[in-house]
Amino acid sequence: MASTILAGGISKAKETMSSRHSKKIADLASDTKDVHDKSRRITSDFGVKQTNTDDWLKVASEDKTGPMLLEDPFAREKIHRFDHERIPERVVHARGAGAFGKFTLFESASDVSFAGVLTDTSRETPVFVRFSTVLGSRGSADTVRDVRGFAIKFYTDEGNWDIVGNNIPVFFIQDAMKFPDVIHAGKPEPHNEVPQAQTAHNNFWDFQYMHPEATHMFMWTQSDRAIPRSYRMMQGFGVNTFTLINNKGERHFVKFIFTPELGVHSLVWDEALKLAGQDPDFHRKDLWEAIENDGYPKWKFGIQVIPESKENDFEFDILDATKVWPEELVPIRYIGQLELNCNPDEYFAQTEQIAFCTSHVVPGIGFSDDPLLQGRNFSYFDTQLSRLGINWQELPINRPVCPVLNHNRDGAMRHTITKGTVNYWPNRYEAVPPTSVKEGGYVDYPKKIAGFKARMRSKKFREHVNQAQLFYNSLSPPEKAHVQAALGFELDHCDDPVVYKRLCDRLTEIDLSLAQNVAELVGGDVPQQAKRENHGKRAKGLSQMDYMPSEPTIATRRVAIIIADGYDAVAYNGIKAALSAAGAIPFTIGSRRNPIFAAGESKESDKGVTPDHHLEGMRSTMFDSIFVPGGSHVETLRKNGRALHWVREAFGHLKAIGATGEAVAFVKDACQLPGVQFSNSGEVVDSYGVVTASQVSPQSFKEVVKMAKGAKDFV
Ligand code: HDD
Repeated sequence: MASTILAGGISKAKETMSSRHSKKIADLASDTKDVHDKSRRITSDFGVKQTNTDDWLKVASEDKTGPMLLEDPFAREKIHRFDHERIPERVVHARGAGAFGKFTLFESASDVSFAGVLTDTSRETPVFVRFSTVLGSRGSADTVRDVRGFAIKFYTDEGNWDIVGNNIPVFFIQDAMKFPDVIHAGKPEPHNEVPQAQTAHNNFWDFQYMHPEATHMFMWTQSDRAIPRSYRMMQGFGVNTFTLINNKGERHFVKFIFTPELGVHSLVWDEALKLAGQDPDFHRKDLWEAIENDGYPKWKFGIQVIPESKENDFEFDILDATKVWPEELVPIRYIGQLELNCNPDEYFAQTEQIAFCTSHVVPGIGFSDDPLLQGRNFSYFDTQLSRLGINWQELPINRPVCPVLNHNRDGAMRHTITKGTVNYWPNRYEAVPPTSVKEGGYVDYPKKIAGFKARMRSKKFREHVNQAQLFYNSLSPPEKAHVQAALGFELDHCDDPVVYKRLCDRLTEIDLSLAQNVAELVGGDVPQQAKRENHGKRAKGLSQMDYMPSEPTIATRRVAIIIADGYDAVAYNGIKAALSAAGAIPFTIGSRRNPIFAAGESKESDKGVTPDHHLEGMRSTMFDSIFVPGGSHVETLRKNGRALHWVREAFGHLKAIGATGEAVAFVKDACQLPGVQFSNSGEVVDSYGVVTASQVSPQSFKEVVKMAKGAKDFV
């Protein structure tokens, strides 16, 4: 039986957590209590063992239930605690999921930085990574069209380092002062709090038009990047420009990039829409399940580096977060690996209470004058104050694994007890002095600055279209078609003509045919002339197709095998074994969840196969691929509308489908494939991602697996 998120998730997670070595996990042990420890008994928060937590103390007898007594400290404590369980959700990125893991280096970056985490190839730095959507509330769906957060806390030997990034390398705005505007415009509209977790509304697109600097970013959000198949299959970008300082005191500008080992993959929009209702936790469960099944997600870690002397050598400003550094100009140097290998023990204490700050950097890493980053450095600390209170850095998930001691004191919920008679520096005892640079103290790079105070941005910050064109030009034809369809969907949800007409007009600055097609679709004025010629340039690394794994893989993909009574056991067992051998996760989907019997088996004498799920309990959207073995069960499936819908919908979502024997005709009929030739002579045929074999053979299983590896959904 396939290992599912529901089967034994809790116990396996516990075992994983304690058995895997990590400095951070060891650090958390003293704060971790285990409800499955049979020796434990329920107590009040003040430690008194309780005999009853179900009945409020009252004046009562066998005959009569009288009034409740306010005296009961246990009942009051339970209700008080419940009343105050919620904390404010994150003002953005409220919906998320996270995991523990490790960061390792295979090449030292000592030529550009002296940071231990970037130079010591023998280190394993513990990390916690939190993925998120941006606009939705904590209870919103995972698969909405949105940017995904990709925030990493590195618990380094020199203190915590946070990269608070996204899965898209650029941002909507250049100056942090605009952040409340872009978020207000994207979040539900103020008068009726509609729509939830969507950008398909007037205010979002009004903002996009009013801010030409958002043009590049909105093209990314209309691409497949904004509907990832999984958190495990998307890139992560630090977005802002940081700096690195080396032992010689030289400074370089840097961007941080994470590229997934499994490749960059997306859902199709119709799937994403359906999943939002059918399985709102799709990404959260996917991450959990992959880790539980030991399919640890991994990313290559790369840096793009520009020496300080070359800061002004580019046509764009390298401190402008609405621009990428094209790889042709600044190659990515991959030097490390990020791996997630351990699910958290408790969502609230860990994933919810983790708090990131872009201002958390370690010696050897610094900031740049990127005006978005500088504002972020203020905002994150500030927001943690309202979410968690002033002592948020003492929470187990947030505290560093290296020593922390200073003269900061007090504040609500202080945990640390600091012994001694002084709490200031300098003091007569020289207690807790600052650290020298030699001892590893943080060095502020001595940069000379001269300028005028002014509320303005420099000239290069005013060009907004070149890279929007570059991005669009670099996409493959299907990706371009998806951008067009996405704009068509989003603008169709805007009912103010000013909004959708103006936006169509803006598109003429990117690509005339895109503008024409979208305008036609959404009711805009179809433009006849481009407002700006498309420069026709392309760059590598912008299309998802550039991130195909060197060997196609089906690893960790969910494959549904559909059966009813009378299925062909040879085909069923054969494909299951072939899929497992290739690292995929096969799920048996039966006409019911009680045992299903193969051809020749009977209820009386055989055990049958107990499916993981039944056809009504799941939907094809929750799987990457489906397979239908032959056998007389096909007659039952033919009469089952849901079974037909499974196959037809999977085909519509361009998924790999396999069938053998009698199921070949069933799949063909279900897909209603015009003009597609299916073989009846035993050989394997692949058409439109459908592989069928009229007879079962080892070759047919191999072909199904091969086809699934190469199918659209896997590219
Ligand atoms: Fe932000 C959260 C990413 C610009 C203010 N942001 C937050 C998270 C991510 C990002 C991934 C969730 C972290 C978590 O999982 O807890 N934000 C970005 C990126 C940006 C960006 C990649 C552009 C480069 N953000 C940005 C600006 C501001 C903020 C310009 C404010 C001036 N962001 C916040 C915040 C949040 C936040 C309000 C909400 C919750 C939190 O910080 O901890 O402070």
